[in-house]
Amino acid sequence: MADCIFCKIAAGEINARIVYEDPDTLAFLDLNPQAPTHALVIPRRHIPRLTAAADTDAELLGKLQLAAARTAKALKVDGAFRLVTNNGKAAGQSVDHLHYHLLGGRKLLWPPG
Ligand code: DGP
Repeated sequence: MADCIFCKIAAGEINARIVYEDPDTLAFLDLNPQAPTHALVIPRRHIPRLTAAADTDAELLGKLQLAAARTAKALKVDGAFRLVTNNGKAAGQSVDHLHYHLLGGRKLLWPPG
């Protein structure tokens, strides 16, 4: 989608530190890391947020979960990490392209706040 930062990263038009990719998904390091390891896992196709996904996106959402697990492995945090999505502005979503934050490399507190 035009004017979507994450679509531009997926298209290679904006640089990012890519840590995992396959034909349907991509993971790259967050610009503003909240943990020693902080990657964003996205579908290449533009979906604004999880609640905007349709029944026809089920396979892609499954692939996104597997991509997250593979990213955790690639970054050597697969023993302990957190996967979270901010759905909507009040939840902290600032980029309207579905993404999972993958956080690891430190003790993660609960509840997250
Ligand atoms: P959220 O607030 O949940 O929508 O998360 C958006 C994240 O995206 C935030 O942690 C910062 C990150 N981010 C925003 N713009 C860029 C960018 O151009 N490159 C990278 N690598 N990360 C970005």
